[in-house]
Amino acid sequence: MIAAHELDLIDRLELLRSVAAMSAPNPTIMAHNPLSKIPTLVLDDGAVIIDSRVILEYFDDLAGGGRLIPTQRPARWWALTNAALADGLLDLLILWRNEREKPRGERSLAWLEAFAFKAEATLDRSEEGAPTLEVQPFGVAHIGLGCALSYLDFRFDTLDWRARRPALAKWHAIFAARPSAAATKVVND
Ligand SMILES: N[C@@H](CCC(=O)N[C@@H](CS)C(=O)NCC(=O)O)C(=O)O
Repeated sequence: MIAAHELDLIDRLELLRSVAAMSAPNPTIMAHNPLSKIPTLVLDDGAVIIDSRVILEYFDDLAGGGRLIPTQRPARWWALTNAALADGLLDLLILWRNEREKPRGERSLAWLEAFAFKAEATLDRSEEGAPTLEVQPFGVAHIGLGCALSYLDFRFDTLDWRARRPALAKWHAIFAARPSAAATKVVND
């Protein structure tokens, strides 16, 4: 959604409110994406594009290419690797939340500890990389990281990820103020 705003494609999208939960496959989503995951993009001709990063690449292509995913090395590989790191963090946070929501006896303490350990390490790495974020042109890596940090605020507000990470906190405030991020901010339902 942030990419669609950044590339001025938002008016071409029709949004369908869909509930996606790992333990409750949604037949409406599954008609298009058997993994029952959002986001799922259905084109006018019925073709389906899945996964945030693939959808972002499709939008980037529609908008002429090279707008959110650099075409030249080394910027391209910096962007794709950092996008993968950010998406990995978000995937981990979703798994962590699913584990945390299980009844007490079913939760794996080892998994919960590993999720926390890896999330903290990824955030520390992102703090170290914050100066680079500011010099690289805004794109797929920034969107991924911004979304992962905003998700932390949404679902892990007690984690206090900003403590000890002033550069990342400052960068996220700038990200959150972008019109594309402000227009798509998730709010508690
Ligand atoms: N890497 C995927 C992750 C998508 C994803 O895990 N979406 C969650 C959002 S809550 C979902 O649909 N989960 C439902 C499920 O796994 O059944 C992407 O970025 O599109």
